[in-house]
Amino acid sequence: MGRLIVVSNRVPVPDRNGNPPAGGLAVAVHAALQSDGGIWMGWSGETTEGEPGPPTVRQEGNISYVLSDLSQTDVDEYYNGFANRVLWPIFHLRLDLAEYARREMAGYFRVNRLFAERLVPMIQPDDVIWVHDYHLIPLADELRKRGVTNRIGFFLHIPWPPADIMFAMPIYDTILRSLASYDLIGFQTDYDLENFIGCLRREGCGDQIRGPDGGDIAVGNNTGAGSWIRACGRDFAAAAFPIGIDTARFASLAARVTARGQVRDMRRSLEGRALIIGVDRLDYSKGIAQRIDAYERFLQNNPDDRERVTMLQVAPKSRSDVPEYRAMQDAIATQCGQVNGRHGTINWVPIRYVNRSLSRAILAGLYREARVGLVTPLRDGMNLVAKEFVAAQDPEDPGVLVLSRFAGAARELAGGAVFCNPYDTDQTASAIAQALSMPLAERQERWQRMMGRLLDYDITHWCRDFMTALRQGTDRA
Ligand code: GDG
Repeated sequence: MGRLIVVSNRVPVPDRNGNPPAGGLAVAVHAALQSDGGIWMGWSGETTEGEPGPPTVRQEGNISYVLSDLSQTDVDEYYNGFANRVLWPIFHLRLDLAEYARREMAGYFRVNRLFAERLVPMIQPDDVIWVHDYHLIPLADELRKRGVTNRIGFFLHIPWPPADIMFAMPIYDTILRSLASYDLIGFQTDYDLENFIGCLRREGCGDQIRGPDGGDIAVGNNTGAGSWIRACGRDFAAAAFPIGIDTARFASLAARVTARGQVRDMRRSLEGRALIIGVDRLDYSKGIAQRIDAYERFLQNNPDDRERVTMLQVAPKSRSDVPEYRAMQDAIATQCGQVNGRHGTINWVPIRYVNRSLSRAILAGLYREARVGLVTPLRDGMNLVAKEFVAAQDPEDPGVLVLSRFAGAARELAGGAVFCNPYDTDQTASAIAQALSMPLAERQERWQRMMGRLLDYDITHWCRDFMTALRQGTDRA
């Protein structure tokens, strides 16, 4: 079997002892790389004054980490520009936040070309290549132009938008057509897959598409089926592969960490109040402002519950070089301050706000302490926080997940989570009230349903499914 080559914007490089960083995806992909041998390539995170030099290579066991520096212009145009100011907002249905500077589009393609040029000399005939996420959509096309015929797969971690949104992007057709250079395209949900196929059909470039009810190939566990597509002169497969977490390991971490100092101190500081927790990168797609509004509405509608609850919002800074994110940082801090000013008392702070990253272990312990997990994105590819919250719960006394119906995770966690519409403040406030007053038996029943699914289809399973489908190829169709 050939080696695996993974390409992603950033590379989770192991520490000095060779341990990969915590986090399900890094652990699972490292395991796949270790077993088959391979390369993980991406941006080093460093910028150079002029043209970047050759990539640095670090060997760890069976894996070579190939890290490329980028020039400041590259980072501005590719990462802060086209990837995070055009693709991210548009794929999250925020046409209003997209910025369409041609210069940035050119930078996006330039960096994809650079990655392709660096990768080509390293590719061996039997290697399979797995490209991750929206930063690198044109990479397969660039590799094909350079004569690469290996199997290449792509996984999109974020949603794929409906055609009317997608087509508002000036060079949407180049982006759409470049995906035909892959052999397998993975989406988080069947809804994203449908949107993608809808774009091909509307664009008139889906020459032949066999969907799940027309002799499909069976890949992925959630939808059980993918589509075989002939478009832009190539045959490829596309399917939903809902990403999971390292469920069993995260559950045991949470159970272990409850006795630790910081988590114990936090529990004491609550003085018996029920904890409502939100954990998100500070990103407008996560619906943090709407969540705080809903929490305030809950306090207004349920005066008896004031001083009986505390909300903890953890929101580490993210993409601070992008103006929309900087503005949001100020806005959320102000909003928390206002709610605390309006409703707080000399003995009670309604919202605790932490605008920096906590350790993964502490996070696991905090999830377990919480009575309610508030996960309310306006749009999200999957949302791993929802899954981590469930995995961290005490089976005897589990908390309740309040989950936006616009998170990819909603598909798998139906029947367990209390759904909310984050745009509807009153409804989300009622969902919080419902979660807080839910009887133990119902909490246990809902939790078991969700946990069963998460144990069944965890990150290892996800990784194996994608790799099997990629290695098998479209010849099954
Ligand atoms: C993209 C897609 C998709 C958060 N705060 C801290 C911290 N985190 C960790 C969480 C979780 C991860 O970050 C966030 O994952 P999400 O899935 O919620 O969101 P994105 O970062 O937007 O990820 C998303 C995902 O890709 C995977 O395909 O689910 O839809 O947008 O693991 O725990 N970790 C630590 N400290 C923090 O303060 N250590």
